[in-house]
Amino acid sequence: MSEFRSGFVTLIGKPNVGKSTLLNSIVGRKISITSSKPQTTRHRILGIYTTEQCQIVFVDTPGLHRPSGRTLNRVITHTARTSMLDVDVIVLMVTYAGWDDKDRYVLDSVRNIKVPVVLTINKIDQLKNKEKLLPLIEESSQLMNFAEIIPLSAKSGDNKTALLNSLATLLPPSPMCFPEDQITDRDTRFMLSELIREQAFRLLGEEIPYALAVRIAEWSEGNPPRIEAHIWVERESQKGMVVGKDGRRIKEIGTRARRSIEQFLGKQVFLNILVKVRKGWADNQADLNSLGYVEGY
Ligand SMILES: Nc1nc2c(ncn2[C@@H]2O[C@H](COP(=O)(O)OP(=O)(O)OP(=O)(O)O)[C@@H](O)[C@H]2O)c(=O)[nH]1
Ligand SMILES: [Mg+2]
Repeated sequence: MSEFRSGFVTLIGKPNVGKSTLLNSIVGRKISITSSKPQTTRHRILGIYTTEQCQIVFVDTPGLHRPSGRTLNRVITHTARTSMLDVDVIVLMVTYAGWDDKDRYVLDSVRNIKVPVVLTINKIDQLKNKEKLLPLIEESSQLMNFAEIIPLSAKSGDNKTALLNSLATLLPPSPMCFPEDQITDRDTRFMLSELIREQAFRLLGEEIPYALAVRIAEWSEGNPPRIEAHIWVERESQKGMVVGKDGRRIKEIGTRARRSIEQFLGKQVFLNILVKVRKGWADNQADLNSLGYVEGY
């Protein structure tokens, strides 16, 4: 048998292309939340895929985009950028819709990095005529010397194996970095807050998610475990929108988040969510630290 290979692979791309969906599909479990809103991922999250022949440690990153003035935004962008350092391979993701300015911005940020870059063209399940990919592949190959160009569907899993095989050959011979049964570096408390944020992102309109964070205030191991979570927003008006008419929206967020947490933990839980106005949290370093937004991590 050939030598065992292992290493780190960073997933990058503009917001909303499907990076986290691919990560979850590869490790076979939801470890990184997804939604149709851009900038769903805010942290660097590891997803570890281990077989008899290789261990690929995927680094999911926040969608890379031009930073705006807010501290949260700066921290998130910094996290995405530093996640490209010290890795063995970069997987750059675009969609079948082709290269726009945002994709090109991401491309420019990997140009001077001296590791192989694999291009994935995602969401091909939405493309009826697959021949339309040929001109895009041709155009892409002119933009940069990619190690490989792989059209795939993170959602259906179509061609995922081609990506995994290609990555395995690009990694150096090396022993495992993580135990073979470990799939992420994140702990349960982090996952609980993310699963709540996921439902809030999914159920709220476009404007609120960026002003919203989730903090687990209490988590006691009983039967069932009791979880008290706080959703932070920046203004009273936003609180109103999260709570909804007669509290209907927060109830729906709570019900869906509870189900998703129960699926994750494999047991029933009691979940209580309170919505709190915390002015300026996204610009306050101490608040950001308490939420786990640490630069580069
Ligand atoms: N049809 C289709 N939809 C997909 C596919 N991959 C992802 N999506 C959808 O695209 C949206 C964004 O997916 P995410 O995985 O959250 O995207 P992301 O790149 O991680 O986004 P950020 O974390 O915001 O940077 C979600 O609604 C996914 O369900 C795919 O292969 N096919
Ligand atoms: Mg993501």
